[in-house]
Amino acid sequence: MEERECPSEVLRKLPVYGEVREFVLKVSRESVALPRSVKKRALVKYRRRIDKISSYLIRNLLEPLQTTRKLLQVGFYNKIASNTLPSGLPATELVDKLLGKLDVVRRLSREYRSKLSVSFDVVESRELYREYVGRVLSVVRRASKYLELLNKAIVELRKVPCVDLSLPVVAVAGMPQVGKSTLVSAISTAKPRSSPFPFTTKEIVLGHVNYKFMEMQILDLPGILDRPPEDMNEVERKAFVAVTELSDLVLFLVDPSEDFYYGFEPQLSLLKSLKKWVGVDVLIVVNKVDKVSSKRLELVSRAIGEVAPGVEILKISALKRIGLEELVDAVVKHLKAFRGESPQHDY
Ligand SMILES: Nc1nc2c(ncn2[C@@H]2O[C@H](COP(=O)(O)OP(=O)(O)OP(=O)(O)O)[C@@H](O)[C@H]2O)c(=O)[nH]1
Ligand SMILES: [Mg+2]
Repeated sequence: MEERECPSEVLRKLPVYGEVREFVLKVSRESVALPRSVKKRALVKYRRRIDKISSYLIRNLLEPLQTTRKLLQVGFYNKIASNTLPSGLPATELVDKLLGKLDVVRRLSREYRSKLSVSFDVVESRELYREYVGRVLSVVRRASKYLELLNKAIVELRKVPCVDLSLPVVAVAGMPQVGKSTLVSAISTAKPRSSPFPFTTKEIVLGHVNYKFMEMQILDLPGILDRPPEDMNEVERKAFVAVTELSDLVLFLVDPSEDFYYGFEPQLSLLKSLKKWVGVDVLIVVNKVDKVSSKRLELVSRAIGEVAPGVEILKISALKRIGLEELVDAVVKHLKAFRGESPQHDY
């Protein structure tokens, strides 16, 4: 498995029954030009058609399924894909099911090729070809329901950014509207849209940060509400999967404003849940310090301290670019500590 995987580059939607049928009918209608010298013309003609159909199915179904299977070895991609499927069905299992069902096509192609070579006449050759087409189409038709499910997952996977698995990943999480996109836009190469409306971010966005010889990836995520993962909607679940499967460090952004739409207590409750969900360090970042009094800031910090005792709390304004250098410094230190490198003797 390569270190950098781009679902949008390696995955494409798979043809379903209707498209396969259309291709097969087209091949069946097309005339096959053969030199005059060719003997057993019917046999050669039908064998060519079988080869054409067989290589179409291998190239467009079986090989892409193998590529998908390989990509799904990355737990993050498997979870993102599984999120789109009826509950309980892991995407890897769906692909295995399809590979099992569709691999029969290879055997059928071999079988009918050899049957054709010992056929007696034009009528028998044509019958064998028709039988082959019927059986192949029936295999694809029976797999169609699963192909459609997988296509839905592929559409979602193609929206996921290319992640370099050899570089650290920092996820920016929090409730909607706390300023995640504004922060990612201020410190990384990504420029996600921010707006005063909740759930502005619906997809995972990846940016790069190069700071003091440390190269890292930073993820802007959709907002998460404080509820169990099974009650989350598909958009929130993308954020949940990114923090639990992909992150080496999570920045939990808090909005301390008194007029914050979702309030302050739910943010504390989400922080508690997040600390249970993830196995990596969580840095707490109080954003929008430009908006609140120092008294309010103190109150908020104290309340956070009670939920996460001893954890460093960073205070920033993503919008006014206050405290951003200190924040990135803290992130670098945490990542180095996480990788077992000494934070002192380098940059
Ligand atoms: N005063 C102030 N406003 C901020 C700050 N950071 C973000 N905002 C504003 O807060 C609102 C939400 O910002 P976003 O960056 O879109 O928030 P988000 O967390 O990405 O929101 P979702 O994508 O909906 O989850 C926008 O109107 C921003 O301008 C800040 O440091 N200070
Ligand atoms: Mg956003």
